[in-house]
Amino acid sequence: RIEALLWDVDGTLAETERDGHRVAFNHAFEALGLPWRWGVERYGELLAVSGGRERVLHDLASRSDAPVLPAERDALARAVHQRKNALYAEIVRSGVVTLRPGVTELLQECRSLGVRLAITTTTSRANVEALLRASLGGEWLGWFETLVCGEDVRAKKPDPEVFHIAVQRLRLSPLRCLAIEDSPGGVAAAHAAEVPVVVTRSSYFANATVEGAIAIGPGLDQRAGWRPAAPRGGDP
Ligand code: XBP
Ligand code: MG
Repeated sequence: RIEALLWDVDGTLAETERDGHRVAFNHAFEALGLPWRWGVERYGELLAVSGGRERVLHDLASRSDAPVLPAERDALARAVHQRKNALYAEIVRSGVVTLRPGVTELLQECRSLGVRLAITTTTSRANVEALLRASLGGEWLGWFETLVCGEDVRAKKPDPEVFHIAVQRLRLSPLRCLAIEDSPGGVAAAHAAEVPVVVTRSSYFANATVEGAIAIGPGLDQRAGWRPAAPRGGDP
């Protein structure tokens, strides 16, 4: 039996990227007097880099008008990321980003059946708090047994560390858990930690090749459209 569900946040709990993080990054660039903006498509490419600060650093490497010294680049990426997160929290509090259909229902069902819940994400705890407080109310923290976030790991997904920590904190075998993910990187992380994983397709990863999940499907509110996934190294 599955004892615990391990939830990814961005793309899985909510479609946070396009109208949340991306918009907040653009506001942060603007607030810091930087001429750069990320369009919807470009941001989709940048999502291959997990972690917001890492994403900015990656983008800076391709810009001729970015600082050349690594220390300056680092400081700039940090400043953008910090500002972005403050703006992201405001966006989320305004109610623009809501939980995906079926998410609240599944969380509630788990609670009533005694299935334990955990968060396993690359984003920061503050971002998770902002999102879940806005959508589930002040009691949300009591719904989850543990939150493993970006600041808790040395290496973000696709590194499996976030899942290693979660199963350790839950004192469960990975095989007693089920991860819910939307991105190839998240699936790779769960797979490497031997946590079975299902994929609920998000808008940015609607057609991405996913290997190593046990099932792939649309929203968690839908029964139809789920299929077993190809094994790792197999067909997409
Ligand atoms: C998705 C990510 C994050 C977000 C932005 O994380 O890669 O980097 O895009 O959040 P997950 P930060 O799907 O694991 O929740 O800026 O806080 O990194
Ligand atoms: Mg995700």
